[in-house]
Amino acid sequence: MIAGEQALAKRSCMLFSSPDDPVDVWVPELQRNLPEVEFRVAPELGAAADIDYAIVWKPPAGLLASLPNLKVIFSIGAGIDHILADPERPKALPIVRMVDPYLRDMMCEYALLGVLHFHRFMPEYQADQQARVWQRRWPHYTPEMTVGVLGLGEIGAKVAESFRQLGFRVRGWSRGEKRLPGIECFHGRAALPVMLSACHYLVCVLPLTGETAGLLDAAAFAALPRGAVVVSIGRGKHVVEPDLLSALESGQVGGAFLDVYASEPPQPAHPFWRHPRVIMTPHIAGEIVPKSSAKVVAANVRRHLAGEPIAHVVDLARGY
Ligand code: NDP
Ligand code: OXD
Repeated sequence: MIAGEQALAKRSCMLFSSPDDPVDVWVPELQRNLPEVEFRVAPELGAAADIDYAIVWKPPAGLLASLPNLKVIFSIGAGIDHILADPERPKALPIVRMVDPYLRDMMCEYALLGVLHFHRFMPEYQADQQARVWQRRWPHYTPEMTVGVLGLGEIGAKVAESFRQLGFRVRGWSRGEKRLPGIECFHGRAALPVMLSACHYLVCVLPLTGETAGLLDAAAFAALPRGAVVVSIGRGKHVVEPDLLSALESGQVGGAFLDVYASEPPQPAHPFWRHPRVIMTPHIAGEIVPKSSAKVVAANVRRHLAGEPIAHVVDLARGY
């Protein structure tokens, strides 16, 4: 029986599981885009053998392994580290990461917000406002300021281009060699210190892998020009947080705009909460909005039902 005939024989079934995403928004949106598919919401699995697809964020350990006929795992996230964290995950199944133009655009907005906050002296002007001080600061000259973007994938390439369009000099860094118009591209670990050496602003939009964990450590901060600003929107574990704090204390790093943390939420005693040069947000740089993302998932499910290759399957050997 070919895949299309199979779909006619049995109504396909998708399981939704997320502790953080609104099921009352997600499931109706998925249903609207995939009326031919039945939806279930964990932990109410019904007959587990019915379930063909799972769409998940931080699935509980063992959930995916309990679905004997699962065919594809969809991530409610561009990153898939939240799925790999489950040691019982069925290792042979394809994992599809979220590649969504709306998510990408939100990430660009956030990266611009983070850099511009410091570029336009907002911390200083906020302090002045508190002190009722009227004081102009001489502006940075944007064409002489360099933004570095770590990760030049679906999101990073667009982030880099957004800064280029604003008139910044832009450097980018990726694993393999890349050519992007108007962006000075670097690749590979050996090139990282050279790349960092000119970056007044550094935006990290890498996936979390064995190679990228802990990448932003004391050595990386030391390689930046003094007073550089760090915008961290990939994953918290890219940053060695005690090293960032030391670099902020010494002034080597002039400010940090952070969306992701080694542990989320950070402990109440974490020094980031009260640091005057740190802006924190709760992992919201790019949201997965069902109005847009359900369409992306639906297109991929239809490809699978038609026996066509699904898009954005993670290369598990590479880790992203
Ligand atoms: P992609 O897989 O499209 O791109 C990843 C990029 O990182 C590629 O350019 C890749 O290089 C590069 N890269 C991977 N490993 C290395 C390495 N060892 N050295 C140098 N470069 C490396 O991912 P996306 O752009 O879609 O997403 C990136 C990440 O952003 C996600 O994994 C997620 O963690 C995070 N994210 C965070 C959100 C938030 O709200 N804070 C929201 C959305 C995403 P190459 O091009 O050579 O393959
Ligand atoms: C993602 C995220 O990976 O939300 O998309 O962090």
